[in-house]
Amino acid sequence: MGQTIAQKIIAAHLVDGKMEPGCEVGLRIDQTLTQDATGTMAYLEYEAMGIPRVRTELSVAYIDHNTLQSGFMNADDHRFIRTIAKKIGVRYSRPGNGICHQVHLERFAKPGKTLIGSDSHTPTAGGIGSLAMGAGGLDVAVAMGGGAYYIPYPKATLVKLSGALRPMVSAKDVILEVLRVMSVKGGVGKIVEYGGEGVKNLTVPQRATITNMGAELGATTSIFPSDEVTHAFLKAQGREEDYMPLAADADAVYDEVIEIDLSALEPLAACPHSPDNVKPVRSLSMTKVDQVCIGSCTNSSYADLMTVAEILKGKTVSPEVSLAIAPGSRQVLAMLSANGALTALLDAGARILESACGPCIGMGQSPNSAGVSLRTFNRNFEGRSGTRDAGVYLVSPETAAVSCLTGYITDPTSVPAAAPVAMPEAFPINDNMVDLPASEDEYESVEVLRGPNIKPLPVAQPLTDTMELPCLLKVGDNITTDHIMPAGSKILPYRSNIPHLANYCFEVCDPEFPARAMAAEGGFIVGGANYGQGSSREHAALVPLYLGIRAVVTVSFARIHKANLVNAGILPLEFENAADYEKISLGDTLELSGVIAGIENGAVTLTNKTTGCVIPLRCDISARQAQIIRAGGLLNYTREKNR
Ligand code: MIC
Ligand code: SF4
Repeated sequence: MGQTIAQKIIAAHLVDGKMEPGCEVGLRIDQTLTQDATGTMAYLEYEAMGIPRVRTELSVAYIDHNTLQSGFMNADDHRFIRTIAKKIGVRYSRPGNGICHQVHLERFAKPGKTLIGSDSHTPTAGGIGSLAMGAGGLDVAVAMGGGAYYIPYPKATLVKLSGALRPMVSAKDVILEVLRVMSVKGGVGKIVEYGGEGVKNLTVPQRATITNMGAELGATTSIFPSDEVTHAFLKAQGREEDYMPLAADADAVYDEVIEIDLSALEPLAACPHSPDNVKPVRSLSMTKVDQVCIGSCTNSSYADLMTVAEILKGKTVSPEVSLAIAPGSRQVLAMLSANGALTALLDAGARILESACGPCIGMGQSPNSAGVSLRTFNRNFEGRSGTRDAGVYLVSPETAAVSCLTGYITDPTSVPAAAPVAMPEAFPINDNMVDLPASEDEYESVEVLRGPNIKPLPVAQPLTDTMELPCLLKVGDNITTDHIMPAGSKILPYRSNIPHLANYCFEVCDPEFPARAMAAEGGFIVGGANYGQGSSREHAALVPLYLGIRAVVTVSFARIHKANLVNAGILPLEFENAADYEKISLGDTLELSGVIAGIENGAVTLTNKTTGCVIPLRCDISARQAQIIRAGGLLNYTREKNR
């Protein structure tokens, strides 16, 4: 039987398990990336494993999330990452060099390789044919140490593209259409592959926009074939030798096929507050806009920003709109500055921000209260912008640019089309902001510098067969990691300081939760479907661990978060019957019994001592994960194994 693209890469990297539905597969990882908001933890965890030098082909530490230095914290964290990267053999991409996924796509990602990153948008590199997955920091640390990365063997979805995009319709509209069809839960347990005749009409950066936002589907990853378009991109980046062709076999079998005719697509927008709340832009046309933000790892390519410059050239942004642009990488910014496009943007009234995540992660540029913000980003969860009652619409660069001129959400196909942007034959290459690690002879003498913001890692309690503890929090469906552990400029500088972060856990859902949990000294969280969707931040598991959470009981989990709970040593349990969710209330005393056997055989019993109801639960984890829970988390497990 023929293979899909992902199956070929999995087969070539398989070190454990069988490529069969329901099995867990262990993969050899070629490349890793971290960013600063998850990186401090990942390197502390790496250090705790006691392996002197990384064993991957390439590992890169990017600084892009926390670049505001409004106190010593971020600067200290950057210095810690810079020095430890140098010591252990990791390249260091300095602040200002760009957003991790954008820079990785330009300079390092390779077709046919495996990549894991401590950031959920790592699948961006799927645009170049890399099997790229988001993971928790601890999984990345283990992979840096040469350990395998484990995923449930995924199902295969094919998105079959035909035709070509019409002018002013963009790659963003393709992925918004996929999100409309599949929803934010639709990709869980699947790898989404793109194929069909339409693929050749999309550039690598366009493909990367699509795979980037595959994260919002909850998919394990998304991937495009590697073809002549990929070849030309790599050549233009001065890395032709990294090219290899990659395609699915003609008789590859997919579990599901979705067909999209690119020529029939129209501009779309994801309306507040979910990336799958998708509507045609034309249906929103009377909506007044307060802010437009362009950039992020989704839409930061040279062509994206050139298109924006083309649309804004010689015009002025509406006086009632604030336009902020953060070019995704220094390479893109340098090109815009060299060809005069930057001047067109400045003349039109754009506020140019540094090449970093910035507003996407709530580091500045929060909209006015009850404001409407149009963003070319990938997430619009409530409160993520930093303004609780703002409404964020996710749109293409074309829609964003046209709307910032009119002051209303405007369908870009209703105005004259901007001239198409040609892909450069050669990108300007300058890697002087990526520091190389110390050599084998020198690394021992590198001193790792750390400041007072770096606090010890929390440790899991030993597992007991019976636990009688209160329900400390009850939340609904689609809880995001932004709900569990918010980001934003107030909190993000404390990513290496779990005790401080704990004060903000579930701040938006139930501000009393941290104090209640601290007082109770142990308890459970109860949640609905798709619990933990969104980011890869393991802080959403480590902070609850610190607050004494022993198990999270839900209708279902998002993939990365579930793995992070196991890695932290917290039991992820699911209702056997979703309706039993109703049988637990905040404050009820819950007893879990048969836990030791349950992590092996998959069944745990919950008795609600307050009401007397008995509720069957599933513990759907692999044998390896059961051992991790038993060992008190992945760090202990890895240490025990390496002993
Ligand atoms: C995000 O977009 O939410 C982030 C910030 O990039 C996160 C990682 C983090 O929380 O540090 C992600 O997507 O994984
Ligand atoms: Fe940065 Fe936003 Fe991309 Fe996350 S989604 S990596 S915060 S640009």
